[in-house]
Amino acid sequence: MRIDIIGAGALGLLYAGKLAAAGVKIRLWVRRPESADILRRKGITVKEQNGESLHMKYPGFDVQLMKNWPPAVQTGDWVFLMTKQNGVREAVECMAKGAGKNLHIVSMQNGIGHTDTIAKYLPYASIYPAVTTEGARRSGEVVVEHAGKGVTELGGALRGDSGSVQPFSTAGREKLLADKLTEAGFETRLSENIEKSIYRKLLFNAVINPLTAIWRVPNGELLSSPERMDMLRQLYDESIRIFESCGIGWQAEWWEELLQVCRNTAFNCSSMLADVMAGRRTEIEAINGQFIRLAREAGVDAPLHKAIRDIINGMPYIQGGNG
Ligand code: KPL
Repeated sequence: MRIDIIGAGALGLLYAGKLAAAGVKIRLWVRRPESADILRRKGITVKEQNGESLHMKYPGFDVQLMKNWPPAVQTGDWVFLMTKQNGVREAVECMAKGAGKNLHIVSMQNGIGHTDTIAKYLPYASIYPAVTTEGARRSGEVVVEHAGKGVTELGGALRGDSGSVQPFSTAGREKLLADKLTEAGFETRLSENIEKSIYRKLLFNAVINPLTAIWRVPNGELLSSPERMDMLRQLYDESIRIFESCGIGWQAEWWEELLQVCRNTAFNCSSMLADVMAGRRTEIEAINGQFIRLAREAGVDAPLHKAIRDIINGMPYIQGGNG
């Protein structure tokens, strides 16, 4: 199996390193020549929680610059789009320059809105929304810590060639991918209801990420005082009211599950806190910004999401930074 992975952030490196070690032909696509250089010189190191580590040397995997898309040799059986939300448009604009017809794109972004962007630029590609709870943290340019084993859910294919994003049949090729991912150490399930998982993750990200970024605390600290818990709950309740106004299904267990995510990842920095600390643009628009959009469409208010979005957007970031 050949997989093109776009984006060498924490998740991109984790998947590239472990899949290459499992014998998958990996081609990693990056934006910056310096990133390509260092990956060729140093390879990828994945550190597991049990102290084991894996080192994948170049050319055990290939590295290419995104501006050189499409690949000279055939495109992979799969394309994993692993950029942050903010990098999706640039990546798909680049991909739209090459033939987009036979692309099978797995997209793993936080938040919502990216499948519409992909479909807009690549209407004939098959898009597989995926949700992962794998924890990954970069501790060096090419070193990634597998900070928590999770589960990846892979949805059925969508296509945008009918004018809106619609389900599309791809004759079961997803099963082969799920098996390969599981073999490489990523427990993967095919999901009949990926939308629900996407909204659940959107909710968790909308509550946990901005609050950790504002208070500059790891996830577990959100549970450390009644005042913080109260804020968490208010933001959660506002989000649920918005889901209800839009007819988006939710489950009563989600509150307990959200608290459990904070406990399971107690010592981790959320991705938004990591972005703020590194001066990168955050994913606030794709997360809390989407709640504000949903609320507007349903004719209800979203005062907490709005206040939180304004605070995060007021934090300085480096224009054109590495994200
Ligand atoms: O997905 C996350 C992130 O940091 O982006 C979790 C771990 C759920 C925290 O919101």
